[in-house]
Amino acid sequence: MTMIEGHTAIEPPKGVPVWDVDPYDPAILSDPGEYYAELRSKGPFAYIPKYSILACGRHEETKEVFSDWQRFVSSRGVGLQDFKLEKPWRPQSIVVEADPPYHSQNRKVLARAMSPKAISALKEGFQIAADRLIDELVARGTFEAVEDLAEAYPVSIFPDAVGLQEGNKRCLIDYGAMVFNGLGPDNKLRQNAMAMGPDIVPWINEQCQRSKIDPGGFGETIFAAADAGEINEEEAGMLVRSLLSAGVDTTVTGIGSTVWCLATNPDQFERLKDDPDLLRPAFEEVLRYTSPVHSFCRTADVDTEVAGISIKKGTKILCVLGAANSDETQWPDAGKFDVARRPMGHLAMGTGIHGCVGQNLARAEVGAVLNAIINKVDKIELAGDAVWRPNNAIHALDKLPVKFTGK
Ligand code: OVM
Repeated sequence: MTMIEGHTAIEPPKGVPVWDVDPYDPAILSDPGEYYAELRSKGPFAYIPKYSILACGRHEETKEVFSDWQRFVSSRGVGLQDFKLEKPWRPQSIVVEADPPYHSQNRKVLARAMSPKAISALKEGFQIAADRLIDELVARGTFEAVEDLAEAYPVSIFPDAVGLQEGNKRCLIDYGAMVFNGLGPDNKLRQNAMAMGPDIVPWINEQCQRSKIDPGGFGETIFAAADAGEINEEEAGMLVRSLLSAGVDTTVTGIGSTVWCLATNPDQFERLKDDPDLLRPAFEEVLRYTSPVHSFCRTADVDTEVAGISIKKGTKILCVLGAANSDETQWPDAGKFDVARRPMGHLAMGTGIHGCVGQNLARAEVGAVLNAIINKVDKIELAGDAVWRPNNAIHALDKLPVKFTGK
């Protein structure tokens, strides 16, 4: 089946340069720095003929498009496909691919399930698990940090936090790859991800049923909202699916990228060990510096204007969050990883009504790991080449051989 990528061919709006680039070229996805800089240099928008889309990468306009849900809707998909023209590969998410008012009621339930109070109750267990894992890795010395730390940690605590009876590591990780590669064009990355569907999707869908959810986790709160009549039973299952879609690949990436930042910036690791109050700001800087979700789309639902550029109703806009997060006009010396920067306003977790609803959970998970590292690890070194794994929406490591020297 061929896919309509981006949009019905629109004309490039007046004043917008045409840029013959493929943002989904694996070489760009693996090492996007130059592409980010070139996109910003083109102006507020560039027109990309290969997909008939506009792309934006300056902080100001990216933020404007990304957060104005009234003009730039999510219900037509946050990937290249326009759900008004084509059916999505799976039933559309009732949070990330929805607009108010429907979005609001669904998001409210997820926000309650992952409230600060709910996350606080998990912190002790998260820390115990992180301490144990980091002790083990220090004892091993050299290890593969993507598989043995970045993937191993969330998969060891997330299924329980949701209330899943079974935690199938491969299914959880591979479903993330499907969801995020699914946001791109019909390229090899998306095709390979979709080919995993028959092995993965039935398991995922099964875990979303009430009978598969144990009490004591986010899932219980979600189904309680169905009992209260706030949402229906099917919607409750869909919200559990959202947790499984967005809750694994993202935190895996956050942990891997944190270790990479510290391994490649030993002076910054020293500062962090000297001043543990920098733990939270350091993670925000990892988010800014690496942008785990590198881009998401919006669709103009009205004729409008941004930065003096006319945008026609129906235009897909690729919001390149990684480019916005490395915009020098917003962050002086943006190319430097600085644990004390406190990068307020980065877009790594979005902003506005669709801003990451699991961010308390993400910060608790990565915080527990970082805390264990600064308490137990004296030195972090690369033990081989870091390799990035191209993905249509995620900027993540594939391989990260690392050596931990204990304190
Ligand atoms: C979802 C979801 C939520 C956030 C991100 C995401 C596309 C999916 O609700 O399924 O990635």
